[in-house]
Amino acid sequence: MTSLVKAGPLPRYYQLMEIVREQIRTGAWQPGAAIPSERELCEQHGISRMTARQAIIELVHDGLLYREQGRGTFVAKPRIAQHLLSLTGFTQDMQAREVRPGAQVLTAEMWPADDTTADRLRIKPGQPVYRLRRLRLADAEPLAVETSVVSFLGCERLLDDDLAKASLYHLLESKYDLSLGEAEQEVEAHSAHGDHAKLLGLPEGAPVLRTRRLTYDKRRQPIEYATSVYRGDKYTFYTHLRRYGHPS
Ligand code: 16G
Repeated sequence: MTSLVKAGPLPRYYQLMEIVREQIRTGAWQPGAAIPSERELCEQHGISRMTARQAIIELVHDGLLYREQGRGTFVAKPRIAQHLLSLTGFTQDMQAREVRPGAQVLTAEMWPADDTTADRLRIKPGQPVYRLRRLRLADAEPLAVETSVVSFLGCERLLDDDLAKASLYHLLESKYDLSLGEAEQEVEAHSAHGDHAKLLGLPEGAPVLRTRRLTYDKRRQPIEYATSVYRGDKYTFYTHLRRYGHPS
């Protein structure tokens, strides 16, 4: 284990955070395992209780550790990264990470499109579209609240499908013969309130990521407009950037 540099420019709590991150990253400390107590960390690193506590608080805040009243502090499961590189759905993303996907249907109905949704889906306001609200689960833990509005000729047939079990993207492509082509997606920071906080098991005001995704078919016809709220402590959006056409 790396040791603390006493007289470096980095504060000691920060150095301890880096050491803990390293232990987790290398797998020396596994998800669900208890970490040493504050007292043990103080002894191991020759630091004060305050320093150890500050590092732990920050790491809990960052979602790397979690505390259980009276039991101690444990290593959290790694965040789930959504790779913003190709168009994939929730089920596919989870399966790629060997996490069990799940869904609880909150509502599934035909709904008269509001102005924003109609504008995105290029339909008339008030036109009935299929609207699905789901709590998305990863290994049975709530991860996101997703509202998908789907518009295509005959979309009301989706009312007969069980979206607690089936993947929406899979159904659209296999049963309804639509070819998904591309999507535009925005991500914003927000805080959880009311219904969202309750469903996601978060305290009021906890950080969440809100996304809006407009998915098109291969002919660039909009098919789905989805607005989702992801737990800020469980999710990372990852993208790979390449520099093009810059004069050297
Ligand atoms: C993703 C999409 C959502 C889509 C869902 C389909 C974002 C922000 N949203 O969660 O638009 O409805 O996948 O998932 O990524 P499914 O195929 O598992 O039903």
